[in-house]
Amino acid sequence: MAAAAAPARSTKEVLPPALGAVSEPPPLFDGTTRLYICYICPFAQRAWVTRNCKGLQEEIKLVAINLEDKPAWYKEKVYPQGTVPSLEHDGKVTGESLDLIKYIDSNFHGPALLPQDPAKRQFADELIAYADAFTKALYSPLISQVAMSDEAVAALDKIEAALSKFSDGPFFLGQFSLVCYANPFELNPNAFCFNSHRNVCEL
Ligand SMILES: N[C@@H](CCC(=O)N[C@@H](CS)C(=O)NCC(=O)O)C(=O)O
Repeated sequence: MAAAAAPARSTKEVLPPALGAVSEPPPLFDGTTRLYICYICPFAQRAWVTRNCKGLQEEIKLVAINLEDKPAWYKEKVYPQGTVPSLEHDGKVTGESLDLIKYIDSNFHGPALLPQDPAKRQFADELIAYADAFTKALYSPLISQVAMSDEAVAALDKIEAALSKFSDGPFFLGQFSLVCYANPFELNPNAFCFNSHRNVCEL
């Protein structure tokens, strides 16, 4: 299955300002689907990229939260865990970025971001389940620029081996899928930067 691209948008999305402690909450549970994010959060960027890859900019409204000046209502009224991302959809709010990317892919229209092929699907689940461990292993060497640990080298070896598992295209599952950006470092391996997703987020 070749993952089709979302139709190109003619206008660049104007991103809403981040809401802080003195900002009013949006009108919760009014039927609007909202993705609560922080622009620089790599976990939130996973869900934001998914929304944009599927062309859901109109269906899923972004609500940006300023985590350095977090509004109390976010934890009290929206998402008790207090983390981003979270998704308000169908009268409830759910979180956890790796769950949300699958949820958005399977509950909204737009190009499928996971293949139908059972072997690819199983490998996708394995790589997605490994994403947070990979991020943890690479965080210190790449962000704090400390020496590469054995754990970090092993994580890179594992991901490199994963790239050659399917040879019918240049991506992890052959075709572009949500596995490509589940790990914050994977989408733009030359940059090795948590903010590397932002270019895609702003498509
Ligand atoms: N396991 C969560 C982690 C989310 C997370 O830790 N997000 C951070 C921002 S990058 C957060 O919301 N922290 C709460 C805070 O800073 O108040 C997920 O994957 O969604």
